[in-house]
Amino acid sequence: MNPELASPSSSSDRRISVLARHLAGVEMDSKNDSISAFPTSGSDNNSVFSHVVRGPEDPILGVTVAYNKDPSPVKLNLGVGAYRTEEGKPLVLNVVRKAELLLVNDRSRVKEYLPITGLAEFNKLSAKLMFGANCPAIQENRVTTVQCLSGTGSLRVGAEFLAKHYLQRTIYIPQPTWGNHPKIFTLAGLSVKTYRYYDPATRGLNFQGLVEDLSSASSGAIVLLHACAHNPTGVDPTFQQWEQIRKLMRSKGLMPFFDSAYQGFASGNLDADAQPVRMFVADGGELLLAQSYAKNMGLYGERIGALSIVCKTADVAARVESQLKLVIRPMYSNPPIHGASIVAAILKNRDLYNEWTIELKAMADRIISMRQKLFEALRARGTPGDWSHIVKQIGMFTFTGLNSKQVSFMTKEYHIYMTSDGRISMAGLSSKTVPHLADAIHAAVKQVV
Ligand code: PLA
Repeated sequence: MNPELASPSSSSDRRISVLARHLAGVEMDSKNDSISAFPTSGSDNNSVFSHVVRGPEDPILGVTVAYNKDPSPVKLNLGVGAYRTEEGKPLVLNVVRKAELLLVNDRSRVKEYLPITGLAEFNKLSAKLMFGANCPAIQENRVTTVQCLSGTGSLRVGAEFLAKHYLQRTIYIPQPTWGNHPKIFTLAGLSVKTYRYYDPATRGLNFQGLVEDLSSASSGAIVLLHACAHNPTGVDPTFQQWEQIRKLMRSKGLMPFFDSAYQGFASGNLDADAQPVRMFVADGGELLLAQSYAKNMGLYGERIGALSIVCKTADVAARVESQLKLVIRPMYSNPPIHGASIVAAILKNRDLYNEWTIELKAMADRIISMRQKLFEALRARGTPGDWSHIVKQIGMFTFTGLNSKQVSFMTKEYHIYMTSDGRISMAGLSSKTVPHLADAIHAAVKQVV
């Protein structure tokens, strides 16, 4: 065993150590566990947790915590990727309200446990949404789909399955990527490496770096790919580049693990945004896919998503599913029913589905119009620098290129909250708040180096 794992120094080391022992089938020796030396009775004031140090806030969700504490009336939260209306309010889609009414009025509905794998109808419809109605892999029953706790839960279940059953424990993630990726994969027992993705000089894709790094990855390694609307950069490969990535990965036997948190948010079209994933399914090879309905149906707090594993045969898919159940059962037993029922009600009804696509397109279009407005506002102020990346980048976020000092300045002086890497959630912006943001960026660029 890795000596670091034998004497864990931080909480994450400790969890990895527990997991490593679990995977190795070794029982924890409670006598060696220092915590058990302290009394738990109420008779003295020594807490068995007195050694616990305060953990840091999450780099993304912690921005909202700081925002909530700020009493300023002009404060603006552009941290977490959560859609807001022009009035700055959270949006519940009309189609979601309709689906919920249908569910509430259906007296035959009960609150029994779902199966470990979730709502079967939801799983089928989710696979179809991403892979397409006529996908041969679905028709041949080569896809197993399990309902999970949104995108995060789907990534975690997929990663734990891979750590237990896949020939390689190394996963390559793009540099940069969503901040939770390395933590999810490490705690699941995978070893995380990065591949070059973003070029700060061009504010575009470092395609050559990406190709070089995937070419030198060890054969069979897992590669995390953002299906569309890459977070945080807003930079996606072109279809031609996707095709090159696909060929390279298949030739080296690399395992694609797609993270699809923004289907429909990139182009406003669900099928267009699914194209990269469909290219990989069409070649007959295997892959994993984590899907989230948080953003595209606005179901953030319902925690609804799915993990699909596309296999070579129906027989393998069935056995893979049986092992996914063994991952899920001790983790949370089975998933919640409400979000899955909403999604299924929308996806299976042609009218509701069409209504959803219209509302989704409206959200994507509003974000695109915010890009244009912010770009024009900076141009009008003569803000130094080339800000064309604001209109070129795709999806929920603009990766501004502002440094952490400039971000702190904007928070302190303008009450604008965003992640310290300079990422702005364009979905949190409105016509009314664009001038305030543009003023803040202008001042930050002029006054802070
Ligand atoms: N994958 C990517 C690439 C994401 O950006 C996010 C969410 C998820 C997965 C997970 O979403 P889910 O579990 O809610 O389905 N990223 C957000 C929120 C929007 C967050 O950090 O949790 C973000 O602000 O980056």
